[in-house]
Amino acid sequence: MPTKDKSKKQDTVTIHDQKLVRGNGGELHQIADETTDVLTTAHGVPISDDQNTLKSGARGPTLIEDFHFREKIFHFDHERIPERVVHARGYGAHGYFETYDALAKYTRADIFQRPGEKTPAFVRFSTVAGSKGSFDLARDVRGFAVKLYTQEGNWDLVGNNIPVFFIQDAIKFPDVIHSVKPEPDRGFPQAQSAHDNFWDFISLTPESMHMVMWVMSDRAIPRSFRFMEGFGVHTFRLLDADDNSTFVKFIWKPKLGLQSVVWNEAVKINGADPDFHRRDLWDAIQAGDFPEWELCVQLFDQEFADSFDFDILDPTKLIPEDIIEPIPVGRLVLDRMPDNFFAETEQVAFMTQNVPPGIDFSNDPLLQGRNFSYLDTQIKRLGSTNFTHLPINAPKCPFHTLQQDGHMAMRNPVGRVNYQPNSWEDGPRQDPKKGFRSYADEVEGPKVRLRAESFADHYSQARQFFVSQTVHEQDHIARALTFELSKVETPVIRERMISHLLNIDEGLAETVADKLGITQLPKPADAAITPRDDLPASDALSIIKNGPKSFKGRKVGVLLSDGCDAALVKKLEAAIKKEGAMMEIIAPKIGGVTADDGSLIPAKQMIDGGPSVLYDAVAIIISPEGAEQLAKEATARDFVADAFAHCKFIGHVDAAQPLLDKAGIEPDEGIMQMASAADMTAFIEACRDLRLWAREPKVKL
Ligand code: HDD
Repeated sequence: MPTKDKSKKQDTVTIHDQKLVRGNGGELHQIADETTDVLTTAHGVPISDDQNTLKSGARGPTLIEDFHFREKIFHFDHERIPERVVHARGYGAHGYFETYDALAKYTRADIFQRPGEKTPAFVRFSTVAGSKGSFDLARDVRGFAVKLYTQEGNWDLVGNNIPVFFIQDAIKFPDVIHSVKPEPDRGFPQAQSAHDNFWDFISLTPESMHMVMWVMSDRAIPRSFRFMEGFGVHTFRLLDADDNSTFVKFIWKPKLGLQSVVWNEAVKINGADPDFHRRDLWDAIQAGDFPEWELCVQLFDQEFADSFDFDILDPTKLIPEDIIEPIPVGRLVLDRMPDNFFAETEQVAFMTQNVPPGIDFSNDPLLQGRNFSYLDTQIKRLGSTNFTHLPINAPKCPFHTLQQDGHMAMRNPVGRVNYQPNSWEDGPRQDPKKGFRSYADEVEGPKVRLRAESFADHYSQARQFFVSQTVHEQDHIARALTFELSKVETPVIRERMISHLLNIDEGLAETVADKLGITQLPKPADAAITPRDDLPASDALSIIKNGPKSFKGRKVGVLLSDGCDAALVKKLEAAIKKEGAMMEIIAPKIGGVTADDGSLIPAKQMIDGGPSVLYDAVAIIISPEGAEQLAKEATARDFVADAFAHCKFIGHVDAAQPLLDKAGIEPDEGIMQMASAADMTAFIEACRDLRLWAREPKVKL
């Protein structure tokens, strides 16, 4: 007999005769009146039977008169809204932004005025190409959209986990997106760029080369949303109280450091747990392990802009952190999951044009186009100009518009005043001092459709990115390009890509060509500007060089069997906990195992459901009998073999050796003995490196 969850007592208020419930974060949601235990229709009529339609006789036809059935099915039939045309698959969380020092010298933006002040935030992470139900670990850009509910209006910083973009002008957006989405005649492949249309477009679009290097790197297969950076991409402006402008680029830096998976792991994770990223965020927040990012700004003036090697309006270029150091100005903490996925994560509407006073746009042609596009898409998706009435989109500061009516208007004005100017004393007034002002940029020039010549160098920063990577990361880029182009069926497209790679790095072009069986190298692609090879390597561009300093927030998969050493399991648990990491137990049966001291240790996963790709490191604490049994099982052998192939640290008891042997493990310093508490500490300390990259040449990832 189900019991009522008394802990979930709802805090309700009544506004305009409407009952609203307060969510965990204080925001108000509409609800049915839950004071009644009786199931009702949407119009409040109590229902006597929700199991059977109204029929003429028990075996007779259903009667059209059954209004309850009609309403129920009608509503169900309309449950879906259009998914986002891009970034359809996403996952959101609430939190807050905490300002460090006042930035009044640069901006009048209210959010940056008072040190220590907290501003509510909602963040939605996403993949770009796949549909809403696609898998999490596609090779793809990740969206990193942040809505900051400031006291002077919502500020949406709608960024990605990559600091540059495929195209320089927004007019090309439908083309790049069409090319990566499933091909229109066949309707596949889903959530993948490894197909002819994408590489055809890319190989005909040299401006995309820098972005392509990022997308072929491990940045496009992050281990977790929690371990990736976010970038506002474009150059924006900060305006002080006198409207003086400073250019700015925004960067989110994860406190837990950067981490990605490897491609072979990604492919397997997608099968084992297609929700890997959303589950990771959910688990971390539910466990109270709140992820944090620092918001950093790169500030510069017109003089720097004029002297920089590239155009600061070109969204295919970044400003290396060695040239302008990012300054931390606050932190973002995600500490609460939405009460309802649809109401919040699905209905949240981000728009680049949502900026508060003190923040302004630059003339980046991609940003200008985005400012035009995002409003349209909200109307299409949410169906009404009143999408700002939804609690997730409404400002949390005082606001007062003279807009009225429209579909589903929920916030209806009271009183007589709905126009401006007016003679009545009530009603809002414009305020030149407090209100949003644009930077008074001098604009002139003929009306033309032209790409600025200062946007013409498409290869130099692509090369800089490549040479900034460790050898392991360079190898992954070569392998990713090979994999993607191996799925392209038209030889000329592959060759065209090699001709671009020759302008980026000859060695890379030769490796990929060789793996694709292209014996005769094509000529390098024509370049409007000779690619530079003098841009220095920048450590900030590598993931491995920016990994964590601890194993905090990571997860160890611990394989146990009956008869395992209970004391050792406890010691491992203590070492993991001390590091701030998580542990998940995997066993031959979901019921768990009976340890050597007779205690029952429950398991979270059965070996078939908990492959090692789901963990950052693995430990094997099994008995000799357990080892003998598990060595016969393919899933257990894969558990170990995959952890080895993915360069993970493996801690094990002596008794596990038969399983390790059967899995083909060759000893190295990442395969660690576990016999004492000191061994456990040594194991967890080794895990801080996340992977034993020195093993990679042996396993050939
Ligand atoms: Fe966009 C969604 C990020 C270029 C048009 N975009 C969308 C989202 C993110 C980005 C994170 C998902 C927001 C959410 O979670 O709801 N988009 C970017 C970045 C870009 C970019 C970082 C380049 C620097 N986008 C871009 C261009 C256009 C669009 C050039 C059109 C001219 N983007 C859209 C859109 C979407 C969108 C069609 C789909 C759903 C939505 O807006 O709300 O309007």
